[in-house]
Amino acid sequence: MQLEKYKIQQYNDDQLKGHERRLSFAVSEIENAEAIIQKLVDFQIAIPSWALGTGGTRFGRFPGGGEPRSLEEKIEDVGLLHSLNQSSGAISLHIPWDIPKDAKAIKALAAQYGLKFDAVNSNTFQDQPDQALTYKFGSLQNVDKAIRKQAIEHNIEVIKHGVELGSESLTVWLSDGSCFPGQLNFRKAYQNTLESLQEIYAAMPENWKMFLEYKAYEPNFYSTTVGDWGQSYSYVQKLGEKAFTLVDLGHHLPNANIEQIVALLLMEGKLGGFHFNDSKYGDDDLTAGAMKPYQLFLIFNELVEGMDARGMNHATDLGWMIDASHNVKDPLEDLLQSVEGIMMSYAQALSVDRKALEEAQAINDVVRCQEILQNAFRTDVRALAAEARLRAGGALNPLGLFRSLKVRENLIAERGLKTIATGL
Ligand SMILES: [Mn+2]
Repeated sequence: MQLEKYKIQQYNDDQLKGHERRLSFAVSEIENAEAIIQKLVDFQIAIPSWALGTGGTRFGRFPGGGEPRSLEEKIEDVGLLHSLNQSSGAISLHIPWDIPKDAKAIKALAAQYGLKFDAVNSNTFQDQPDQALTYKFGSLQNVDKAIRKQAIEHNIEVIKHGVELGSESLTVWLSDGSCFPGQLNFRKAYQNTLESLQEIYAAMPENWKMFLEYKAYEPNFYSTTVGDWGQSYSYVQKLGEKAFTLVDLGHHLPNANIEQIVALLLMEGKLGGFHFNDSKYGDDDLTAGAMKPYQLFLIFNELVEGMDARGMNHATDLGWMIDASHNVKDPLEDLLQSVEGIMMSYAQALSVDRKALEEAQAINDVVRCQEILQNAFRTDVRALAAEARLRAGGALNPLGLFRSLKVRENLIAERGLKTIATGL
């Protein structure tokens, strides 16, 4: 489904008066409103190819209809999101779920929608039908050299697909670990994983980055070989300057101070990118900002402060991706909500009075420090995000337009009710 520009315009025209009223109030309240709007225009968040369909729970899957049946239709869906919010200008592919048959044509199609290819993701956490050896007991860590070799070759294959599409980074997430004490020699598992990663690293083009994601537990329940940021950091330190840690918000133990992790990784020059999502109990893969918006704001507060301290470009120097799964909501509506949640936290973090905060920190005025952050968090920045979308050619209210144009109904009419997207 193509979204005609005039429909967005028409919709915006109807909403303009209310928007202008809200914007003028926001601008009068927020000192650097104009600079924030410009930063929001530039900020793009990659949509993962596996989040365009409904995900499964451990017990079942309930497709909502009109899901993309091919990589082409996934790109079309991300194009749709991007035309609505102008902030989803990239797609992150999962191999082998989304192997491009004709890379040139896929690249051209994406360009037509104004989309780039963000990090490509390898998959050694499940066995594919045509695969010779099993990953049941791990991939890059495996005690069997032949299995490690198979996993390494898969990653190199993923890099090749990425190169053809113009991607410039590889995300490696390993489910490797153990379920019972004694199952694994931790040191040997680490060594095997490091050597395997070194081979993959050596196969990356000069301008590429490797993102090494960590996760505390699941699917393994006793140990995970890249289990936390310290372990990921230890690997990427040894791998070299093109290797970075990737933070997935759902991959920590309960109550972990993620903002502090982010601040220190950034300080060490080893923060590579993000997988945004939210959670209540574990790796719930819920909509970004749906559960703990203050935490998301505090994370962005460290990101903005840390990136500015290092003179980094907010929009391009880190990989910004969503990693989510949708069991009860329309995936496209959910992704619109996630992008909006991320934009809110980013905008609020940009509005923090840095100078005042620094002064308050220097004299240990704890109350003032807390007030400065809470004041930013409690600031309504919705009109700034809407204005950024308006200037970029998107919709003032993407979700509202999605519903009023009956996008899902149209997709079901085009693709059918019983379509199932590849993914988990
Ligand atoms: Mn992830």
